[in-house]
Amino acid sequence: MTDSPEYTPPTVWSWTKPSGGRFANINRPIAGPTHEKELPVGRHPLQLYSLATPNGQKVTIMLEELLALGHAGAEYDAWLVKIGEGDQFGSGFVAVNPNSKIPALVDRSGPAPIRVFESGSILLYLAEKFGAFLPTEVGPRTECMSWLFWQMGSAPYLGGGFGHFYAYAPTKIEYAIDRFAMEVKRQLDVLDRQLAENEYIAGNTYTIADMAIFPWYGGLAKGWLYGAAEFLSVQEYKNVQRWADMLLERAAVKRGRMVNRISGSPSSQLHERHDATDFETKTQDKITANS
Ligand SMILES: N[C@@H](CCC(=O)N[C@@H](CS)C(=O)NCC(=O)O)C(=O)O
Repeated sequence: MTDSPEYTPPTVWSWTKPSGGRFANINRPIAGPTHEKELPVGRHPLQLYSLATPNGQKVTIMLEELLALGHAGAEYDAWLVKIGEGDQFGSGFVAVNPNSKIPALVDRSGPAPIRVFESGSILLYLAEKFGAFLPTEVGPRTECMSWLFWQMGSAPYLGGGFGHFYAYAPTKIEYAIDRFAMEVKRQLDVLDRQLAENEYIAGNTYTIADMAIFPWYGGLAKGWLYGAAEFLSVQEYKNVQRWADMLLERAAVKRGRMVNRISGSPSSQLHERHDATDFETKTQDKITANS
């Protein structure tokens, strides 16, 4: 291992300089809004404020799957939140998610709006509201929840740990990259062994556990994250590959991955979604002034 320059932490940490690396402009050690800005509200019962990161995609895939099943009550407006520009610190967004992170949802179908934040909580809320993609029997339901919570606990090691130090940190630190590459490969192996015995993550049915895990670990397997496919030898995880390819065949997954996307090929981007026909007729002039 190569030596890094020595750093002796002071007795009390203080915010004296930006942390460096990509996203340094939005990182800060305090919560709460930085500016006043109301959120737009569209015509559908569900209002989603998001971006097509892996955490954002979980929810748009779920909404598109619900609509594909025929749940008209899952119609939604998906508004773009540009986290690189600090939209998540606007007062309206913070009122919906005090943690200032996408995705955030407001359900306006009842007498009073209900806010939902944290992607796992949103998936569970929608699964319970529509009675879909979450088994009802206690055993399969618990297995699904275990994998949903596994994802919520594991992905920060992939994103905040591996992805950050491999792709975004201002310097390459061998110790940090080794530590998180090891953990991410272990996580891929956990999934690979589970998928060797099961068609889907939580057994033989497609659930919110698949929708939560796919954008992160399916994305990693397909080479979409951090330019790290070769480094992590993702092709070796054959069962993860099989499962990711199977999910990618689903029309709702394809649609869900497009919503609130602002990078990649223009044909893969639907900056905002306000109607099912937006997928067919999407053009720049359909994007509202809020985007
Ligand atoms: N545990 C949260 C994580 C959400 C999250 O980290 N969102 C990121 C984008 S993937 C974000 O909004 N970052 C903005 C920021 O950190 O200021 C969830 O699953 O909803």
